[in-house]
Amino acid sequence: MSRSVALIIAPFHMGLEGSAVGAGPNALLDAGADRVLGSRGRPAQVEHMRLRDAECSDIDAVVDIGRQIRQAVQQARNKDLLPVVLAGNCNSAIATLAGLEPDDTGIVWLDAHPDFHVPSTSRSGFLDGMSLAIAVGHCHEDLRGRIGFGRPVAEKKVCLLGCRDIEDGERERLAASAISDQPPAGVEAVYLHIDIDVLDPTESPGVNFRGPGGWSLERVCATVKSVAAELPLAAVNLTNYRPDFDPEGKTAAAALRILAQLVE
Ligand SMILES: [Mn+2]
Repeated sequence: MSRSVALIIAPFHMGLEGSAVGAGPNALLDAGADRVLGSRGRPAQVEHMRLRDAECSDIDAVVDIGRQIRQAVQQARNKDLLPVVLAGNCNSAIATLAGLEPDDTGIVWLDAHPDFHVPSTSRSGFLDGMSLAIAVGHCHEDLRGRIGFGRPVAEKKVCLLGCRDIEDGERERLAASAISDQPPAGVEAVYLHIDIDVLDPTESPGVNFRGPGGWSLERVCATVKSVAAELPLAAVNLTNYRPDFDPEGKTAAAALRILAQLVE
């Protein structure tokens, strides 16, 4: 059964609107994401997140946008709509999870990277490389709290798929965790996270990371379809599309095909 979608547009790269991957969400909207996610001949309802203080710090911007995403997700769910968030960064996952009820919600996370660093293992300190670690409560508790995400998700409720660029530190942390590549057990619903860099660069050049060995579009579509068939989707994020690296629109077309699986 297909569900009506609320499409939430968060066009930011670490607080910078429309820059690099921050341009991805509106490019996908221009390519027809609202039509692809529509139902009964009508496009999906669209809501735009806007930074309220352009002068604020990176982290304050992540919090501001994160709170708006959380509220938009809650409002969508109150109206029985499926929230689909198009965002620049993977840290948008924290905000979407904040809008759900994590006690009964698992995570299926598709990504070339596990995003499982903590500050002590990360060379870059880049927040996005810690997004899944934050979701399971391993670091940045203050950020999680400011966005309004109280209880982290239990590791055993997390399924991580498609990773091919795992760094030292992350590998050990993952091995020591209860995260697996199996469907999350004992959950009533699933938050589905799609970092578009899970795709192979031959089919999808429009990302920052273009390492070989990624998943085919067919495989991602089949996985998304089977996740949606097995458990109710609580919300979906699609992140990291970089239109300036996608002159032929291959990644945009791939992203729309993936989104179409959500409503078929
Ligand atoms: Mn990611």
